Amino acid sequence: EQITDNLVSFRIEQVGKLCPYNEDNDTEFQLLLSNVNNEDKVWASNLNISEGGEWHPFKCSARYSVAVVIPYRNRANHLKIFMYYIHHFLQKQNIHYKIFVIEQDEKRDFNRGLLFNIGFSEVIKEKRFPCFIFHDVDLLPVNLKNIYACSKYPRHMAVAIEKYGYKVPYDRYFGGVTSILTDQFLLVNGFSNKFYGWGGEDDDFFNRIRNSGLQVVRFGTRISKYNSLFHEEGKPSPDRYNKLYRGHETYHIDGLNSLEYSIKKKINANTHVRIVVEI
Ligand code: BGN
Repeated sequence: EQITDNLVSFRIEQVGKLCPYNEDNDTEFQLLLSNVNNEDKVWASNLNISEGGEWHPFKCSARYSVAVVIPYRNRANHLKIFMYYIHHFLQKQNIHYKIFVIEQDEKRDFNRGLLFNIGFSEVIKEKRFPCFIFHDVDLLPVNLKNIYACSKYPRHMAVAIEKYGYKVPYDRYFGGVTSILTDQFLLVNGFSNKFYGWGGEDDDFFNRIRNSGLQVVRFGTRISKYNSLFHEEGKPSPDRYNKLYRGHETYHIDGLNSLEYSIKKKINANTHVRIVVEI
């Protein structure tokens, strides 16, 4: 696989030498998690992360710039492990990145797609990132060659997940972690806002991408490998089938252009921006 051919690079302002491609870095990333409970203020400042969870390489100019958006509720321990792990991982890739955690209040069932839409809208208000990665908090990338950047087409990144036996659960699976260019996300009108509870929103996202005339791509399973943090699965939502089947009729009017939410808090934490929303 010649991965770099397919990636879209974004040099915003180039100062000095471009960072090298990590083509030879086809290794399983090893990180001791013994320091995960240290104060994040301390390890984040050792890693030179700016307030709000942003970082760029200092010795070279990043080829890629990406916003990572994480939907979240009530998983403090996972979030702690994820942050510690992902900052170390991404810095090895020499990319420019910033991490946004979108936290849903307790009123309704969890709505992963809606939280991604909110994250996207809040991020582009702040800065026009060219590329987005939509990321579950319980997934840890294993291979450094799994570059956190956008391909020409939306990419399904979490292909081989530990909890599914490191195999893709079904061919059209598009869950876990995906990357997409900002303009493509606008084109497909984001995710559906209607999938409350577990299941279907990722399949609907796949459908809107295909219905908009875009391909989806994957890297191989060895590269697209993820370990997973354990939790009980959510209760599948009974009306997810109906919503999924109607998706092709409604995706133009259900998504980024029909978003409704209010922000309760927006905090620059040491390792990410934390946005608490009411929906
Ligand atoms: C599928 C779910 C996905 C989920 C995967 C993997 C649905 C829609 C009805 C067919 N899809 O079955 O949302 O990511 O399992 O667990 O439930």
